[in-house]
Amino acid sequence: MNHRIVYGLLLSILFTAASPVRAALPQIALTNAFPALPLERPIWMSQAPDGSSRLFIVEQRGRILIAQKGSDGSSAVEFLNIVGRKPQEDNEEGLLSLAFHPQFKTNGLFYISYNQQKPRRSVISEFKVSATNSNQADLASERVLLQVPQPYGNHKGGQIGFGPDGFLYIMLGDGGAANDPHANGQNTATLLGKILRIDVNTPSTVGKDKLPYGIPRDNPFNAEPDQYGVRKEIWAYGLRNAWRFSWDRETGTLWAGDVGQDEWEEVNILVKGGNYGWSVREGTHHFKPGPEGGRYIEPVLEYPHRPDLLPKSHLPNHGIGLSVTGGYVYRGSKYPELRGVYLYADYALGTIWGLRYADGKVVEQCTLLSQPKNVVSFAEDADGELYVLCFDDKIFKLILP
Ligand SMILES: [Ca+2]
Repeated sequence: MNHRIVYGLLLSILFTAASPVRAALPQIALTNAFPALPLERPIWMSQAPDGSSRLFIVEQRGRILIAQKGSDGSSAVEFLNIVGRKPQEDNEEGLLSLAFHPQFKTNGLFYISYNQQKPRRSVISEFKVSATNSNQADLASERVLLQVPQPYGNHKGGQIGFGPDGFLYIMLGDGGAANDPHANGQNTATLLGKILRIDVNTPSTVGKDKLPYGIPRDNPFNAEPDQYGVRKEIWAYGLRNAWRFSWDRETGTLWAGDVGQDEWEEVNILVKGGNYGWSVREGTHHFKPGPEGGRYIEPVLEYPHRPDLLPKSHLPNHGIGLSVTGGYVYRGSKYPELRGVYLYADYALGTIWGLRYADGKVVEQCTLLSQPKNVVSFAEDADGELYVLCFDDKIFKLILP
């Protein structure tokens, strides 16, 4: 084989390997979902899994409102109010999310994640719906599951959610400040910088501690000897502040957006026992001293804070942003063109992107909408239709124009 043919083959292999990601996704639009409902920093929304068509809207300052799906919001009612407990002292603290027990329809149990002070901490609690009013939480029913000391006011994570396995997943950020000063991300003796997984139905004993929850038998660190102090609640680690995650309701894949520090935002697929690199890595890049090698799971994609970093990304046409907000894989029926697309956004710039992922890589990716509002969260209703929660105090339904 002569050199020219070898060179040509090499070029064709290189060209194939570097073939660009296709940008063939539909553009989207947003329409106000509840034009008659005044809101203040809506931060989370989910639909009760009981056939009642009720959407539960979490306000960061400490309220949960119920609005009927498809209504203009004018008949919304207050379901829970812990404003008096002052959950929000810092910008990233507050009442941060809500999760319904898989058997909510029959047992009325739900869970919230919120912050408290003196000492500063994250609280995960179980509550029950009032026995006499299904639109009212029974505050006296609180059963505290977990309290985690917090060193600083930012990176609280805060989302909780039941997985397809029936266990409760809890995201806690690295504790805050900057540069992960306590090296929590890689430390499996702390719950900070982790996704936890617990069994809310089964109190248990770990070492000398009586726990109001159980450790699922196949949690990745469940077999660690007690004396090492490894926290058996941990399901995945090395996360900075992956405060929005979701399961693809068709495949069970767990997606998350992990907020970066100064340079790189990332989208991850989370797996049991996975180490996502923080704070040795930010995206695919070295960040702080620590062991290197193949121990970290690379993000599905990363995007930078500055245009001059784009050539260093494996998706150089992605565009920039400052703080990723993880979304959902669209599995609704209204817009077949969007089916299977993972949507995510940049909180600060407002850009909403989509991607398709196949055979371990991003095969399509593009901007779905450029708009200026802060995107704090996406939401998914029981039909798989999506919403976008913005800090201009509105919730938008995602539509195709
Ligand atoms: Ca990472």
